[in-house]
Amino acid sequence: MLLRLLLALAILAPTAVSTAQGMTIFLDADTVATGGTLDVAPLSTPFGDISFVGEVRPTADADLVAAGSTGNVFDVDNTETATMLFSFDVESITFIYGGNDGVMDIEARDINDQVVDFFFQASTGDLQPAGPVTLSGGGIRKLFWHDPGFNFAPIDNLTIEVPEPAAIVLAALGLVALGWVRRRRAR
Ligand SMILES: [Ca+2]
Ligand SMILES: [Ca+2]
Ligand SMILES: [Ca+2]
Repeated sequence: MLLRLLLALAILAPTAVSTAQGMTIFLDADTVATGGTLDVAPLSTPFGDISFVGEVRPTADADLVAAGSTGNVFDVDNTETATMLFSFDVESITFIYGGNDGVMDIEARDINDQVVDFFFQASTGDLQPAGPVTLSGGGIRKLFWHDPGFNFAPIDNLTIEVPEPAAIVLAALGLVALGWVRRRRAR
């Protein structure tokens, strides 16, 4: 039975890999499923949990809206920092950002809290660029950003890419489950 399962996986694997490429999570803070309550409770995804220490609130920056932001954004809280944590490896995160008078100073960090990639913009005042920006590298587990003295440095419309290995494992687990269901039905 195990042999047959492995054979089935070997046959189906190329299909699973090609369909699994580019697996992403989208967070716009506008619904519960896209992170709208992330500041009060973690969000479960097929890959693991996402948690957020910061503030979910409506935007107050015209540049961010012009870049495509709607509804709520992920902002720094009254400590002037924000931290988004992933319980799984992330390959890249693309987002738009804004602010009124502060800076955009954001880092992607790995499981050891080492900076993998970062973005800095000295002013987020009126008519300043608002992205999109992509931070990428191996094993991103955290987004950390801050805006000293201003308490308003929001990001929105995050496209989070999950690396292929996690996606392949997930697809394989799905196939195992499918095989199990089929065997049960066949009885
Ligand atoms: Ca939004
Ligand atoms: Ca805030
Ligand atoms: Ca602005």
